[in-house]
Amino acid sequence: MPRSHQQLDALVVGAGFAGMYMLYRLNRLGLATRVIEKASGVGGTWFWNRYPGARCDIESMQYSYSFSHQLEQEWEWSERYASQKEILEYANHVADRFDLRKDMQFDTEVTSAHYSHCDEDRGSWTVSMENKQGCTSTIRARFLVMATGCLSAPNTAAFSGIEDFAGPCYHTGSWPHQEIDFTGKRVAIIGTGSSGIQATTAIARQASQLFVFQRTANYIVPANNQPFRPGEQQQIKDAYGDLRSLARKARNGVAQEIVTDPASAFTPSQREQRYQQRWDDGGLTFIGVFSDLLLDAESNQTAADFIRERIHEVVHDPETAKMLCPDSTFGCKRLCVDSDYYDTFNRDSVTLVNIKEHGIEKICSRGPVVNGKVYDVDALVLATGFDAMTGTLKQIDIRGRDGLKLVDKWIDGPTTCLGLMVAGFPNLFTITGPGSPSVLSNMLGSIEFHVDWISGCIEHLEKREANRIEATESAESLWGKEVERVVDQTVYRTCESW
Ligand code: FAD
Ligand code: N01
Repeated sequence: MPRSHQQLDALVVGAGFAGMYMLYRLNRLGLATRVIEKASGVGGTWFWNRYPGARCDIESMQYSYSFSHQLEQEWEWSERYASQKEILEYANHVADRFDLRKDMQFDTEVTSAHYSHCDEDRGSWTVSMENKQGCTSTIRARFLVMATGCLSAPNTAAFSGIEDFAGPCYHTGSWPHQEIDFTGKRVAIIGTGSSGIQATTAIARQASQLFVFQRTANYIVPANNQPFRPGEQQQIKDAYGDLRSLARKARNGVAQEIVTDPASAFTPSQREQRYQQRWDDGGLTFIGVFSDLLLDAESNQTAADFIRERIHEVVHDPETAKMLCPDSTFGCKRLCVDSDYYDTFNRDSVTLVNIKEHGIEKICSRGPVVNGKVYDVDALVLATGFDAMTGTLKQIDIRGRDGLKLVDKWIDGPTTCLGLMVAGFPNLFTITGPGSPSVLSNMLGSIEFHVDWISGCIEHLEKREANRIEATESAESLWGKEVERVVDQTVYRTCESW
């Protein structure tokens, strides 16, 4: 196989929203940069997750870049929560508008990244990759930025016998590019996280029979999605700066009134009224209705009770309603946001199958088997999520100083400096890495924040003609005020001198 070697200032892995913005910033610093992406296009999450019903759960006016005022003003969203197709169009528009593709290499997977500091104490990363044709190549770069995504390694849950299934099997996180028509088909969907609930609602409109296999019930709040009314979007754009700064102040990066009162400060009927108002507004601001929902078990219970009551109100069959009621702590997992999920179970063609006790025993040629019962279906949909946060990074053979392997460093779980850097891995940055708010936040805001920090850090090094930066071990256990110091960038000074 032919091999080529190139020397760059920076290499970015991944062309999702993180990789695209990172490239934009590094280009502006004048650094020779290349983005390597295994998909055949930009968009990351929105390139891969093409399942029916896929859309964002943060309002599009906020789930969008804020770094360019012109971009904010010129792009028109058609709905409050855009569909996957529209978000992918937006990602493509950004790539074209800022001329990013010239520095991108698609259909190429990074397989390893090894650090060495041999020449004049200038550390560099040797990154190996393989393209679709099986050709391997190597690039050397001073800085390596992993924009590989927290949710980009699908969990294809190893169900025994799955290879025997006679029909097609799809995973939501690697959905085919052509439209799949489920009209008149009997379908099984396994998994009831955000992907599963969105796909369930959409597939139920087509399938003649849909079996939804649920292991854990989730808290789901309504989106209240709708097309923008004439003039409504412009009104938001006219005060875009205020909206963005409100979002930056909120705990989850979503603009909302910041409530400082705990649930206990209100009478039950006042609480009910406030919950109802946010429920009717729709979306993730529901979690911020009181200040202590994630801090006080009793307050948390009031939110959980409110949602369980709504489920019983909507779902006609009391047994199904009971199964759909979550019994976990409200808000520990990211809330799901959707339209009509609970109502979907009022269709005669939709059946909820509780697999909490017995699990999926196996998949046979006819379909899933649970507790000895075969569910006969024509198609299988795995909405079983991802090897989240660390999965994609661990798939790459990453070795830092003195050959330290990332998988060994993280053998007892990931440790990082705020999800941005890892001790022992100089000049390596992770965007929304483990330990940062990432998937519990509006991720576009979190991505922009990390990218700005990383490019600020690299700029700082360049100005001082310093070659290397590495998080110290102690920087991996920062807390409280220390975090603010890192954000203030004083950590650059600490790390520069090792
Ligand atoms: P990704 O978009 O995951 O991009 C990473 C890229 O890296 C991918 O294109 C991947 O192919 C590439 N890559 C990985 N490994 C390699 C390798 N070894 N070599 C080459 N390329 C590689 N977040 C929200 O805040 N709001 C939402 O509404 C929302 N909706 C979501 C809906 C779905 C269905 C999913 C799965 C996630 C959603 N998220 C949402 C989270 C979403 O992942 C982030 O918002 C965001 O898109 C992540 O961008 P990213 O660039 O960091 O990562
Ligand atoms: O994945 P998940 P997801 N047998 O991990 C079940 C974002 N997102 O793709 O909970 C049976 O949440 C598993 O059951 P359990 C968002 O950040 C956003 O849905 O482990 N079941 C669960 O029900 C989200 O958090 C949007 O008991 C098995 C499901 O599969 C993240 O992506 C849309 C199983 C997986 O749920 C991931 O969401 C989509 C097994 N062996 C995604 N293995 C929006 O913005 C797993 N499961 C709207």
